[in-house]
Amino acid sequence: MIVNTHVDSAHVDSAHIDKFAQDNLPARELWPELIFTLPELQYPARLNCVEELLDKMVAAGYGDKPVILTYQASWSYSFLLETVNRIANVLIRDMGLVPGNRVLLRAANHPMMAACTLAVLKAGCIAVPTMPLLRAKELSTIIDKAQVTAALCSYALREEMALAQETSHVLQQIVYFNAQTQSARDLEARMALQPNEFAPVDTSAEDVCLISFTSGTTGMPKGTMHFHRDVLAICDCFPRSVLASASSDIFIGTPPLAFTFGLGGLLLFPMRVGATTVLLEKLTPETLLKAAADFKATICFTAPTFYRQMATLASSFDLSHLQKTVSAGEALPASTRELWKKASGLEMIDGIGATEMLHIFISAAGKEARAGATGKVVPGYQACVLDEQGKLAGPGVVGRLAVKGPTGCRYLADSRQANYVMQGWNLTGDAYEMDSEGYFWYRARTDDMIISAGYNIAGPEVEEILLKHTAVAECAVVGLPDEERGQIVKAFVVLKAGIAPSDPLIKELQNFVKAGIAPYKYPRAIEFRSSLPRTETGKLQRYKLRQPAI
Ligand code: 3UK
Repeated sequence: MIVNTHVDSAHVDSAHIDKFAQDNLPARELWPELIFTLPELQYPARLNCVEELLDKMVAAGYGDKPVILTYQASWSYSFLLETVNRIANVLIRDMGLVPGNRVLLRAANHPMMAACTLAVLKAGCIAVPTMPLLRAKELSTIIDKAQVTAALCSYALREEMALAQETSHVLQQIVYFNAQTQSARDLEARMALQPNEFAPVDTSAEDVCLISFTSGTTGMPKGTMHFHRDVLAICDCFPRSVLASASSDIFIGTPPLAFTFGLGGLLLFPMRVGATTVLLEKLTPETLLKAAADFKATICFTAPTFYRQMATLASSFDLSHLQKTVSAGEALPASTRELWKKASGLEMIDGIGATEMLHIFISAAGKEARAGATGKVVPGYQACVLDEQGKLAGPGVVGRLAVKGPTGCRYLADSRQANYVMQGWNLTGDAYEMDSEGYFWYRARTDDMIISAGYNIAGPEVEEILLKHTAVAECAVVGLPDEERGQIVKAFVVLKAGIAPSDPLIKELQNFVKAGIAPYKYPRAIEFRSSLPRTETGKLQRYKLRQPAI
């Protein structure tokens, strides 16, 4: 039996439950307002989300249907259920965990990563998924913050995991899976000794089941805490109304299961409707297109830059089965929407989501989509734009995006809760404009607005124009400090293959911007780069571009 030394025993009212998460939720008055007006969002007070997503789907007759496909394997709903049950037994009966314990998860997208995540939730423990590229130092921060006592980790990622354990006083057990050699297959060996049945732990709808860390461009990452109910709520909002997915769908895409965009899009959403998901590691634009054709995928989830690159390659692949493509993580430039539509015939479904909100809350599909706009608020959520004083901004006024719905921000022991939640609204940190028809138009991250000689300039607007130039493959626009103007607009440009950087090209790009938007927004500085710095989730790291070159 593991003794959790970090929970004050006075706070534990039952010897068998670890109340760390509950004790570290923000005070109730700091939570956002939660809304459950839709009939499909009426959940019972006791709820284990994996029982709903897996046990009940098997009971409903989906047992023999494939739930997860890879190039090597096809897992049916029944096989996934048995695998999840064995892992849940390992967690409780072999590793001695109790409900409420945090379990770190670490692997690329793979059926075993999916099974481990579901098993942790089914056992009443709390999943703490981590991005595959994280180093020991970053893992240690997460382990300390979430007081993680156990980890399930793919053997391929063992080095940084083991390094993190060396310096940790908290992490007591690591069990590895997916090793190449039989002797190193620790989790699999333990699973073989366990029964394939496991009764879902009776959890409350408001028990924390997931602590997802924000990628955190700078400083300490924030742990966002989500309940069993939240996991179902995201399945019953965007996928139901906007995506309109069905059991016949085959999902595919790139976001890691450790990122809530991937967890929802590539695991929870397909399972909620009895559909199938394709889980593949290390995809490139080319291999994603090939896999979409090979598996006859109908729904694809990835980031805008991936679609942009796929657009130029799409004609060599049979994408006739593809029906819906979802873009999230960053703003979708209108030009990328257009390129993708020309290449695939599909109208992109743009959607803004956030780790704090768990998944997408503004989006639009099909004829509802508008080039340049993210979309309208997803049924189940409310959204508006607030001005500097926190009052409703009228149509056409840029302000702070505010949203509320069945899910919302609850940081793990973090004073930044008060920055994200104000007067019941979640403030995502994005500058948006809403028009009179209720469409939301992304402008910039609020802290990425460039202020030059008194003008407010949104970097993405300048990027949008540059992307229309035939020489430009990718670009990023940031504000650089300038004595005279406060900031100047600087563009970092990746040229298309075969195009050489030159001074005349700089002039041409500057004139091209001046001809397309208000001339004061043109980039006074342009630097050519062979690539742009991005996070593992495909987001541009603007702060890296603002740092002076060394
Ligand atoms: C930005 C977008 C414009 C925006 C996410 C879908 O990206 C996700 O979560 P993160 O916590 O980042 C949140 C921030 O990313 N963003 C995301 N999508 C869009 N900006 N248009 C978009 N379509 O700044 C937001 O505040 O990493 C996305 C589902 C789950 C997620 N966690």
